[in-house]
Amino acid sequence: ENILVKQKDNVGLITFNRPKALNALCEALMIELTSALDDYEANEQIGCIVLTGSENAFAAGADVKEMQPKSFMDVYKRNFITEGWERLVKCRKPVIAAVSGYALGGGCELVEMCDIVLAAENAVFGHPEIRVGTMPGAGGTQRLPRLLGMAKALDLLLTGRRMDVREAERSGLVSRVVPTDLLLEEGRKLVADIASLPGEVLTLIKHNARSSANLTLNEGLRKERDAFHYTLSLPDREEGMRAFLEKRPPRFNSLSILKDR
Ligand code: DAK
Repeated sequence: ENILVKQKDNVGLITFNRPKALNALCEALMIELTSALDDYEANEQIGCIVLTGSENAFAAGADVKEMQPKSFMDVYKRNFITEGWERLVKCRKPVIAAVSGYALGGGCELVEMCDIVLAAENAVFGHPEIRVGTMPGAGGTQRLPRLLGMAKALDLLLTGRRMDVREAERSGLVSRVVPTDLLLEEGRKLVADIASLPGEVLTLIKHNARSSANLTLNEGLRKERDAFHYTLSLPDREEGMRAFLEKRPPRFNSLSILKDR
């Protein structure tokens, strides 16, 4: 009811679909998002997942109308809106955010959890929670300083001001900026490319890069080297290198899945 899901070849698309509320992230939407991610993760034909919204809003935050009447005990006893919010960071497949319009509060936190952030020129980011008397609850005070540095993160978190796409790109939140009318087309090209690459290796790269935040350099380097050694046992690695030497495009397993369909 609150999201649209669509599989296109080996890409899983999830579109937030509450246009009248600027895709505010109500509890029902987060439950649907969790189940869509579960399905795409379990689906072996899917190599890459895309999260997007509408042209004027990726998501304007958690649903303030839903939260407003709640008391501390209401949210504490039920662990309100917590479980669904953790699902995205557990994805093993690459998750790409394609952001147009507002990505505020919880919407910005979802962006902070994604692996690549493609943003339209009209995208706007920010953490306005302080302006409705609350604070981030899905990682904004933890991930944003790591992504942007403390100076920029606290500037945003303590003022609730909005940041345009150029500032977001300069600050390290956004990977690439594209013209607003080309967002979906550019997004499609990007994810089709990623989803055609060896899925097991994508997961290894993502996992190694993500775990670097919690490891010392030496621990991380050792883990990376073990993972690299492991790739030499993979048929897709053998095919990739053979294809390079034979001067032809590789035929990875992920592509042969497509061919069989
Ligand atoms: N919640 C509910 N409805 C929202 C909404 C939101 N966050 N944002 C917009 N809407 C609704 C508006 O109420 C309005 O509905 P009607 O009045 O037509 O029924 C409709 O969307 C259009 O909005 P506006 O009329 O305000 O549109 P404008 O273009 O004038 O302004 C805006 C757009 C995005 C600047 C403005 O709507 C705005 O400031 N929205 C609120 C942004 C905000 O404060 N977001 C932070 C919410 S707090 C946690 C996980 C996450 C969180 C917390 C805990 N856990 C895991 C524990 C996150 C918290 C938050 O995000």
